[in-house]
Amino acid sequence: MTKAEDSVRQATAQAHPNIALIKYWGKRDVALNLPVVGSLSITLDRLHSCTTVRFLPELAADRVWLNGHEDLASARRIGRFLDRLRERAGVRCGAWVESGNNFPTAAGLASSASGFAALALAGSAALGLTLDATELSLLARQGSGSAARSIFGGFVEWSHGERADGLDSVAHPIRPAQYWPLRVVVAVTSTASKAIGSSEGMQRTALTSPYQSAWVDTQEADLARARAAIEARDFEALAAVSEHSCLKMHALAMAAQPGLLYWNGATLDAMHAVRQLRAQGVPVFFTVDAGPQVKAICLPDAANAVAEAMRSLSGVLDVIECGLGEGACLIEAEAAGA
Ligand code: 2P0
Repeated sequence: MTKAEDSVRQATAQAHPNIALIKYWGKRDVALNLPVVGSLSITLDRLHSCTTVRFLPELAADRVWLNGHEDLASARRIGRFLDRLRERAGVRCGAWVESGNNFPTAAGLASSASGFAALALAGSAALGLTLDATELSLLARQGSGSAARSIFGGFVEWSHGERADGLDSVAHPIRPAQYWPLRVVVAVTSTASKAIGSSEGMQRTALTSPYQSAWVDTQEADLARARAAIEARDFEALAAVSEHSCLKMHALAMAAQPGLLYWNGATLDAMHAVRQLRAQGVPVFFTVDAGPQVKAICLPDAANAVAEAMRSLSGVLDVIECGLGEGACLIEAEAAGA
């Protein structure tokens, strides 16, 4: 056993999913998850991924348990991610990883964002590496792009960066959750896994969508509008730019060849219902990610009416309500065998 392996510990960390208001879609480097555009998100409360990592000298290969089941496919992706940490710490032993979500993995709630944020924190702490939040965000990004944002709470921006090594493509907090306590009502319209994952969808879009350059060229203006709306707590302005970014991302992806169509009928019904509510004066807007679920974002007083409207739609299977939450946090870290 090397000296580094002698000090191996185990750690447990928790992180929340985030929802992008100004969307990430497209990579300038696939291996490092470097985005072609910056993005801006809100971190949720209540829902979380909780991950424990134990580095065990007697373990030759990594073992990964997700929601109580051993997951061989994820073990490869997680193993490659942990290799970066092992290299940094000078440790070669395998890891025993247990991760669970307190929300349905297929609910379109970015479990890869919360999962890799929790894994980055638990894995680094288990190896005794002390990384600050920026270093953790850089690390989490390499597991899943949007995980860079789940390291932080509240309103978060992730810069596309310019460097080939990605050291400037990192998230940072803009405003804390308490600054503007928005509510998020998730209308679940399908629990089936999506046919085309985000990474593949982004690549197909970049290669074949005629709107790719317009998407990249207009992102900075959207980010500036969103930052200003958050700073001024101007709900109407945030609603306008967020729905624009969402619809623009889907239009971009729909125009890929073959076109990417992440919505079902209930997705459209929920989007229309949100717009009808807003026309009646209810402060709410929608956003939709690479899947069929609709996230309705509203001011706190409107949350009950929005949730009720979503529940009344026949194609909505479940409604999950949350507020804005904090960044990733360490639950415990201890020396192995302690
Ligand atoms: C986002 N999405 O900004 C966008 C909007 C989906 C639609 O980030 O390949 O799982 O791991 O970097 O982070 C989902 O993509 O993709 C995503 P990878 P990720 O939230």
